[in-house]
Amino acid sequence: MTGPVESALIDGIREKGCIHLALIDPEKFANTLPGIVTDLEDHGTTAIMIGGSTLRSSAQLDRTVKTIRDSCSLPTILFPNGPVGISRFAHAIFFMSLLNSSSTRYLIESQVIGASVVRRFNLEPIPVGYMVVGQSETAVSAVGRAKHIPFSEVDLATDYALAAQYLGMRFVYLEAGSGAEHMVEPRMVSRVSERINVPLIVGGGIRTPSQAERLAKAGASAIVTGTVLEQEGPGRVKQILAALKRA
Ligand code: 1GP
Repeated sequence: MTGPVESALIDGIREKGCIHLALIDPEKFANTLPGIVTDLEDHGTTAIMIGGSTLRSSAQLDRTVKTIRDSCSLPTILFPNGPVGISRFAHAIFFMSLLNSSSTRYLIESQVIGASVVRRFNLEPIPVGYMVVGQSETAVSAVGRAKHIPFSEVDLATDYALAAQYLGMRFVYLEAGSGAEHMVEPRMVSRVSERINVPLIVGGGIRTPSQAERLAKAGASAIVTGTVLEQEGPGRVKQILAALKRA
């Protein structure tokens, strides 16, 4: 069943073509957070994702989610690295399986541990097939023990994405890794988005408006930026949002 946050994402994609999701890593943002999320809302970001591959403190996560909710009215979506990434204060959670992980922990075990917590906290689960692509080693590929899918392996990525859709996952997420040197190649985005009927989220290494525009034109339904927000602030995201509008 589609919940209100998922509906807001789908409506946003229908209306705008490609939406922007801002990723806040609780370990990297501190006192500037209220101003940042207020600006993001003004600029037209659709939702805030909260999480990070190395998150260890659920108390820190709770504080971050509460601060975001006190400062803006955007939907908050958890982007968990495991059961520690679940907070009762968020609206929803990307309930993901890291499809190309070689570890059953990231494929299903963490989800089994987290499922009853999601239910108890009354979080809206949004099923996502998550895959890490690209050549470079990043925190997520190392932590998640991802099997290599180079950007040249477009057919392999497409097969994973189709499998995710056929398993009932309602979004596919192509991840190059936070801070990646190279974002997902538009060629891969274009082929995958052509073949699947569910929205395609793309993230990792997106820093400039022109990169965002190329991904949107290639068929991304949502782009995620985290590092650029940390390093350059919401002003840069405003430019990225303008580029998405152009695309
Ligand atoms: C990481 O896709 C996100 O999970 C965002 O990546 O930090 O490189 O923007 P960046």
